[in-house]
Amino acid sequence: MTLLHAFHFDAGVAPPDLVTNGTFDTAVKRTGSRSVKLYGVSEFGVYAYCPLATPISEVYIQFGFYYGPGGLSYPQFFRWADSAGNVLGGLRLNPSTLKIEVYTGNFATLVATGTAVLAANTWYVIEAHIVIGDAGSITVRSDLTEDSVFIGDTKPGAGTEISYVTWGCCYSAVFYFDDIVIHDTNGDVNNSWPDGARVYYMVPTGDGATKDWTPSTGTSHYALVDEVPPSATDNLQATANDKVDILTFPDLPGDAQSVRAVIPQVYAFKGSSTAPTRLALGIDIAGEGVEYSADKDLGLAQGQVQNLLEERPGGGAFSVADISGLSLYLKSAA
Ligand SMILES: [Ca+2]
Ligand SMILES: [Ca+2]
Repeated sequence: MTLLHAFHFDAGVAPPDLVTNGTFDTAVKRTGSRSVKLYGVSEFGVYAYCPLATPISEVYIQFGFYYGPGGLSYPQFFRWADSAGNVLGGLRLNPSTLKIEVYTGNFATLVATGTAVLAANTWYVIEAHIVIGDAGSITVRSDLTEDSVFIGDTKPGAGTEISYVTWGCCYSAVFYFDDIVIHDTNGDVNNSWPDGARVYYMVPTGDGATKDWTPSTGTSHYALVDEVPPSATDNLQATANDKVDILTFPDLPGDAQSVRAVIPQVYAFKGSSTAPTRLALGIDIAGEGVEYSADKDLGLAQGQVQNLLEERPGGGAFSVADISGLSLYLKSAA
């Protein structure tokens, strides 16, 4: 796997692999219906952080960044840390020049300054390629153009790997982030710059041919699981193992050019320790045949389960046409 994490914020709730005390904002967003809005009065006191799926010494990170009007008295907006929480480096916006400054340590040593001037009330795609080491590097891009490069010591202490990446806010401005994508360098795809990718969120708009699950009301299954944010007030329930429900999805927007990954996400829980207690997520591209994930464990409280797919069932990259006519399969399991 090379795509480690992708965040759209459009569901209006925190995904399981991100922790935030910010809010999900519908007025300002780069893609879809929401961004995460960070606004508060202490340094990184309002935050969104991602514990990386695997601590790594080299990573590519993309995020849409937008700042509102107001002061930039504490303009640090992004940092990365080791497993002990020691900050290894970070990015801040110089409040006078409005250029991105790159630091090592906990904003201890300024090592590079960008060239792009970032205006307020404007979305920018910021990407960072970070290599931790005594002979490391930090390369930053703004809107896909190289902004700064530092080659040198990016390991201020003993930590050799990044375990946490954190977005934060400053005292009087308001920061928004959207379309966060994190790649490592492994594998054949998604192993370099995310290149401004959009994280596009879709909810089901129709029922498929199989409807084994029990609707809490009515006969339309998708209508019980299409709320944003998710709500269990109406729902679908599997009363035995190997019950299958199929949901259908709309086409991608007309300007979609390629598809990097597909991530089926479901909010679900188990009613007790009596089976079924697990869920398999499958996709079927235009009737080619369903391919299921491993059975996913569910909690007793509602939470999100997901299956990150970088290649289509049977192998190869997804196409835009693949995602037009996509069906999601839900299968209950013991
Ligand atoms: Ca979004
Ligand atoms: Ca519902």
